[in-house]
Order: sequence, then C-alpha cells, then structure tokens
Amino acid sequence: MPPRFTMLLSLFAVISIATKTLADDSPSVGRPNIVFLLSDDQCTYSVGCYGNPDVQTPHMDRLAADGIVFDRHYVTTAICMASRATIMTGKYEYKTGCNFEHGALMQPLWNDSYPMLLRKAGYVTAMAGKIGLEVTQTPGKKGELPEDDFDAWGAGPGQTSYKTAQNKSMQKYAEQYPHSTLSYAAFADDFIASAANGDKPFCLSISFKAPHQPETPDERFDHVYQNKTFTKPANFGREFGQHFSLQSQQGRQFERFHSWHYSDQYDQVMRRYHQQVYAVDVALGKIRQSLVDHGVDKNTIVIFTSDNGFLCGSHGYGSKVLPYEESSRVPLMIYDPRHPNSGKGIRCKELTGNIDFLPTILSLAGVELPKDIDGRSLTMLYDEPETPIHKSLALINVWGPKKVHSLSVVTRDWKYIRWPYAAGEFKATDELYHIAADPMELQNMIDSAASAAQLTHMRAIYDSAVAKWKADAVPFHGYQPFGEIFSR
Ligand SMILES: [Ca+2]
Repeated sequence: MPPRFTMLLSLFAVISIATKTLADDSPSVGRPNIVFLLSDDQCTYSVGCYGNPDVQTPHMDRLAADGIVFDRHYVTTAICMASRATIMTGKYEYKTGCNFEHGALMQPLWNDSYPMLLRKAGYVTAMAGKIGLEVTQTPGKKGELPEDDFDAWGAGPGQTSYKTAQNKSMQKYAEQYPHSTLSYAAFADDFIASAANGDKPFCLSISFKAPHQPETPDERFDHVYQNKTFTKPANFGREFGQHFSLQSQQGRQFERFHSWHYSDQYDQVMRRYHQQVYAVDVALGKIRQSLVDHGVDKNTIVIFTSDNGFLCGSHGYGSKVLPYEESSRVPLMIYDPRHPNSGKGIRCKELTGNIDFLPTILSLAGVELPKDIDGRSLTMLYDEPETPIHKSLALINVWGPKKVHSLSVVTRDWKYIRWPYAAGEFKATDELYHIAADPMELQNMIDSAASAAQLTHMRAIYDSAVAKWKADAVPFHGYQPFGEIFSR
C-alpha cells in the first residue's frame, strides 16, 4: 500500500475515533429529549382538534397547533398488549409474537425496543403507567416486567389501577393524586427535573391507563361535563352496521353496545369517557409545563397517541379489536420545537401506523435502526407532510373468539377486510370501503361493479400481506397457522 494512502487511512481512523469519542462522551450534543405519551382506548372523536366540538381537550389541541397532527394514523393491532409490543419494536404483531392469549415479548425482541436502544445510546430513560407487556426468555412462559431496564420506573403489572395507592411504584404520589392519571404528571415532573440537571438526553414514556374501562374518572373533574349532552356520530347505532359481517358480531364488542349503555345512556357514558380523557389532557398540559419549568422545552419532542381507538356506539358496537375506523384509527400529534414546520398547524393526511414510532424515535435520537422493522420514520412527514411513506398497512386481529379474527389492509383511500372464519352458518367473507369518500364506513363496496378494479387491487395488496405473514411470522406463540387461515 502506498505510504500516502496509509497515512490517509490513519487520518480517517483518527477522525472516526474523535467523532465517536465526542458522541460517547457528550451524548446530549445535538440530541433531543423525547416524551412519548400513550393513552389507552382513546378514539379520535374524543379530541377537539379531530373535529368534535363537544369535548374540551385544550392541551391536545395546543400540541396539535404547535406541531403536526396525523389524520390517517392506524394501530396495526387494535388491542392493548399487541399494540404496545408493536410500538416498542416497530414490528407487526406476527413478528413480535406478543399479545394476550399468545405470549409475552421475547427478550431478544425487547433488546431491540426503543427504550433499550436509547438507553444503550446514552439516553436516560423512564417508564410509568401501564406498560402493558412483560418480557420472557422462553416462549410460552410468563414474563417479567422490565423494571431494571429503565433509569426511573413508575409502571406496574397488568392493567395497573386507577387508585394510585394500589400502584406500587407510584405510591409516593398517592396522597396528592389519589387518581392515577395526574400522578403520572407528578412522576414526569420529578423525572424531568432530575434529567434536566444531568448531561444526558432523556426519554420519558408514560402509558396512561385512561380512558380504559372500567370508567373511573377523577372526581376533581366532575364539573367539566356535568349535564353535557353529546352529538352522536353519523354512523351511530345498529342500523348503520347492517352491512358488517356476521363474524364481527360474535365477540364482546357487539353486545357491549347495550351492556355498556351506548344504546340507552349515551350522554352519561360519554361524560365519563370524555372526563377521563380530560384528565389525560390536564396531565399533558402539566408535563409540557414541566419541560418549560426545567428549561428543556426547546429541545424536547413530545409525541401523543393512543394504543387503540374505541367504538362508542358507532355501527352499534362498543370497544375495540375490529378493523373499523373508530377502533383502528387513533389520535397522533407530534411536536418538535426545533423544526421550522412547527406552529404552522400542519395536518398530515398520509398513511401512518404504530409500527412507525420506533424508527421515528430512534431517528430523532440519531440511533441506528434495528434490522427487519416494518415501520418508517415520521420525521420525513414533519419535513414534507405529503410524502407517502406507506402504500398500505395491515390491520390484525388474532385475539378473542376465532370467529372475530380478521386481517385487513388499508391504503390512503381504501380499506379491505377479510373475515376467514367459515363453519355452519358462517362463510368466509370480505368487505371493501372507500375511506377517502366514506370515512364513516357506511357503504360496503364489495359487490359494487364500479369498485371492481379497486377490489382487485386491494385483494392483491391483501395477498402480499398474507405472504409476508407466512414468510415472517415468529415460530412461537401460535402465529404461523394464521398464514394459512388468512389465505384467500
Ligand atoms: Ca387499549
């Protein structure tokens, strides 16, 4: 090798070592803090900035105005545990292998989760609330909470409790905040105060229990919706679900239209639901104020979303799990105070999903993405809101009664739903919605001659989603058979 070239190589080596040292020794240089806030079972129509004039969500609306709102943001599985595993890993459920009735998250997958990778990259990390999953070394074995993997811990097992005193890691906040929702803002304030004094960037993840059932609003907000009446959505009631499959009616989400009283006590039920969201909104306001108080608001990105949506009587259903808009599409607001597009009131209409959080958070932190993730960074949309980052997303349900299992694909304009269960009176069936023209899903276009070309197109997208499932499903926790079950 010519001596000059060797010298150049050595110079490069010195430069790379110098760069690495800078990054290792001063991890906060240029790296933003990240606050990831997750509510539980919150639908888009519980938020003012998503078009409901009956609700009060001033802090969510302000976050939207300060940052960017996502109008077509989907959870790829509309149930707590699976959605959280997807958020943590950036992978579809069939690649996390984690859901109720299936199993805990395997350790190697957890090792590549965003909190683990950020901590490895020098971030101080905190987790509070309903983390909603456990980590296991062995398939099929009960997992454990990854408490030691965070620098600060305010989370708990299972569903956690609305009573702060019953949440072991949060008991010191119980006297001042006996209801859990605001206790998480107090936890956040303590963590932000401590992290702001350190020399490392931080990542704070809070998973509120609210507004998950059983409806247990904080009574300090009883006045907010007292005697309030709410306009029902245009697709409210059983008469607007006649075109849905028989399969969709077989789980708890169908009978809950009545047993949870959407049918006969709508205003009372919605007062309690929205009151719980109101408390989350207050907590969001408090957390943002903490960022200001501790001088880190200019370098902290705030992300607010929900683990799944909720059907509050739309089409005559209550609850989640189903691939319809109310349960699968959720609120998402992101605010990056450093970005020139902030404060412009931008709404993004492109398709985004909960698979995108890991790549978004890691990209913001400048951390290399793990291999084999399904999501893409939403930072591209902050730069240019009309950039399509996904041609389609898969919407999965392999939880609960077999009859309700479904696989769907959604594009910017269309949604195709496949119900594979066939036995007795049930035949495998499918549904097609022109979401762009019919966001309330009032017309199933599956037999429409005018939509025949779209149906062919959506079926092809569906078939490729099934092919990916077959190729990539984890070999544990019962995911592989669904490749065949979902085949047309
Ligand atoms: Ca949930």
